[in-house]
Amino acid sequence: MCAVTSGFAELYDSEPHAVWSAPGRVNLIGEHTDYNAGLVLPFAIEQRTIVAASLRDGDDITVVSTLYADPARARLTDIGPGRLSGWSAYPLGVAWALSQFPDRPAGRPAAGPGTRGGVDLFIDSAVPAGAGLSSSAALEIAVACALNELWGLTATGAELAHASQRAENEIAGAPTGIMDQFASLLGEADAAVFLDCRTEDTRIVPLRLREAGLELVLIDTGERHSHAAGGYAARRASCERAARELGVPALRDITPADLGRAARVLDEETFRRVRHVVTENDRVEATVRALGTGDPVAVGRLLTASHVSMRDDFEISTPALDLAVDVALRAGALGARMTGGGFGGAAIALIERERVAGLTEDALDAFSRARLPAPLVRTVTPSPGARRESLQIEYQVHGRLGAADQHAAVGGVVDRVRHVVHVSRQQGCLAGVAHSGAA
Ligand code: GAF
Repeated sequence: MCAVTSGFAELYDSEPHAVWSAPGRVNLIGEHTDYNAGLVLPFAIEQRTIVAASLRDGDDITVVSTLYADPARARLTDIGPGRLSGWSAYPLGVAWALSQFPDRPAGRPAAGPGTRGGVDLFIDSAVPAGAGLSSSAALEIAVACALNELWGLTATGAELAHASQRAENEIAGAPTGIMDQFASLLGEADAAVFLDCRTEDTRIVPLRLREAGLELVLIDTGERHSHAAGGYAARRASCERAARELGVPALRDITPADLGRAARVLDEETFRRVRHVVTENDRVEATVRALGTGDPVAVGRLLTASHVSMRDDFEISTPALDLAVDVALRAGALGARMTGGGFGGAAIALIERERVAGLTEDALDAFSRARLPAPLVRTVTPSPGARRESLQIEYQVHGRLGAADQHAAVGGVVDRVRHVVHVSRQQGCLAGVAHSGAA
C-alpha cells in the first residue's frame, strides 16, 4: 500500500477516500512578470506533493505532513487572514478559500449541498521547500484537487489556481502571483506551459529536449528563502508603484518603445526594475518562438540574458546563483539563469546531455573553492501536472529511482510516516487539542 495511504490509515484509523498529487515547477523564463500581468513559461517537474484525504464528521480540517513536526487542526469557520502561520497556513488556507466557492457556479451543476465539512489530510512531498521549485504551489494544488472532489465543488483549474493563490496571499501572507499554481495544474511531459497572466490564456509548448540531445539541469545552491518576507514583496511594490507613476494598469502595458519616457519619469532604481519586466516579457515571447522553430541556441541566449537582467536590473540574484550560472556557461551550457523568485534557491542550465557530468563536477569544485556549501546538481524532467492518483504509488513521490533506491526510498518514507504518526499522536492532534492559530 502507498506510504501516504498507510500513514493516513495508521493516523486516522481508516482508509483515505483517495490520493491526489501535484508537482513543483521550474520556471524556464518569465520571472517576476506574473504579478505585472505579463508572460511566463514554466514547466512542472517530476517531484510531487501527495495528499491522502477523506471527509470527516464536523467541520475540522486536520493537516499532517511527513515533512513537518507540527500537525494542525482548525475549524473551517476559524480560519482567516492573520490567524495562521507556518506550513499549515497553506493547506488550511486552501480549505478556507474553497469553502467560499459558490454553491451554484454559473452554468455548472450545483456543488453538493452541505458538503463543505471536515476533512482529514495526510501529506508527503518530494519538492524541497525554499529551493525556488514552488513547494507551496504543489502543496496548495494537491490539497485544492482533493477538496474539489471531496466537497463536490466542480471548480475549474483556473478557479483552483485562484483559490490557492488566495491561500498564499491572504492566509500565508506571501504576495505571490499566479504562475506557479497554473504550472502545477497544467504541466505536461516534455513541455512548458505558456501563460498570459492577464488573459489567463494558456498554451502547451513542446520542449523536445530528448530529440535535441539536451537536458535541463538544476543547480540548487542550498540557499533558502521565503516569499512571505523581504525582497519579493519589495520588488512587487516597486513594480506597482512604477505602473501608477507611468499611468498604466500594469507594467505589461509598457513596451520597449516606452522605456525612454520611463527613464525620464522614474528614479534610476525603479527604472531598472521596469526595464527587467519589459524586456523579460519580450524574452518569453522570443523563447516560445525559438522553441517553435527548434533553435536551442537562441533559447540558451535568452535564458542567459534573463539572468543578467535579474542580476543587474531586478537585483534578485545572489553570489551563489551567479556562480552557478557562470559555472554552467563555462561547462558549455547553451544558456543558464536563476529560476523562481530569487534571493536564493536554484539556477537552471540548458546543456547537451554529454556535458552534464562535467557540469556537475565543475559546480561542486567551484562551490568548494568559493567556500560555499556543495550544490545539489541534477537533471529535471518536464512532467505532468496535478492528478488523482491510483492508490499504488508507493515510491513515485521520489521521482525516477533505480530499483535499489526505490526500495530504500520506500523504507525511508515508511520510517518518516511512522515518525509523523507518532509525533501527531503525541501532540494530541487526533484528540482535537491542537486547534491551529485561530481564536
Ligand atoms: C515566485 C512566485 F510565487 C511567483 O508568483 C512568481 O512571481 C515568481 O516567484 C517569480 O517569477 O515563485
